[in-house]
Amino acid sequence: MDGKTALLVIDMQNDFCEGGALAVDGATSIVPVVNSLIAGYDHVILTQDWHPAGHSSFASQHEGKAPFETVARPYGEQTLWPDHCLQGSEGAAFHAGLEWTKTELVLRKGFRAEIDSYSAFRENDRQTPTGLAFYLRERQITDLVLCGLAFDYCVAWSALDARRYGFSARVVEQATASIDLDGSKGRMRQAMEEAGVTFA
Ligand code: VGL
Ligand code: ZN
Repeated sequence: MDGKTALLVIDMQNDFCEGGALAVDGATSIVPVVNSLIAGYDHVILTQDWHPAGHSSFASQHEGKAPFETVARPYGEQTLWPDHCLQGSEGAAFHAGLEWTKTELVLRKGFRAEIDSYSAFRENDRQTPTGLAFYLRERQITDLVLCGLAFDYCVAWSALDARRYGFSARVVEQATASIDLDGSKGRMRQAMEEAGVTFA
């Protein structure tokens, strides 16, 4: 039986849009593009970055550290961010213009204080699963189309993991925006290409 396709919309939340705590350049302008993608797919899944106060990825938790610097964590190097996407906050809410009513699953991630989670599949320790891979398999979804924020972090890590778990992955670049920290945009695009991710 042929598998089904799902659209995975990554982290289209206020804090990543204009005026948000971790605003990504160009994020707000992709909202209509994402909406037209949502309209075109039978199965839509959203992710929602969802951090408790004092999350270990926040620079505010590390003395002498500023946002966008890195810190060594038990699971490896972690980039530090401004406090963002606090559980239940307006910053963690989806952008008001996002037409997400038809969404079948909202997958929250990053809710463990000690581990960040860029990928929709596995947290940054690369071991703790979110449950998404089994959810997709049980629903006979084999192909993923990805969009959202940020291209070079949560979209890229999700697309790379999608390939590792055996799903096809296609990123709709014009429905993404990048943080581009120290060349992360080009680096992650190349890593995706090498992993067999395709681009629309
Ligand atoms: C993201 C940094 C921190 C993302 C989430 O959605 O790309 N980036 N948390
Ligand atoms: Zn986050």
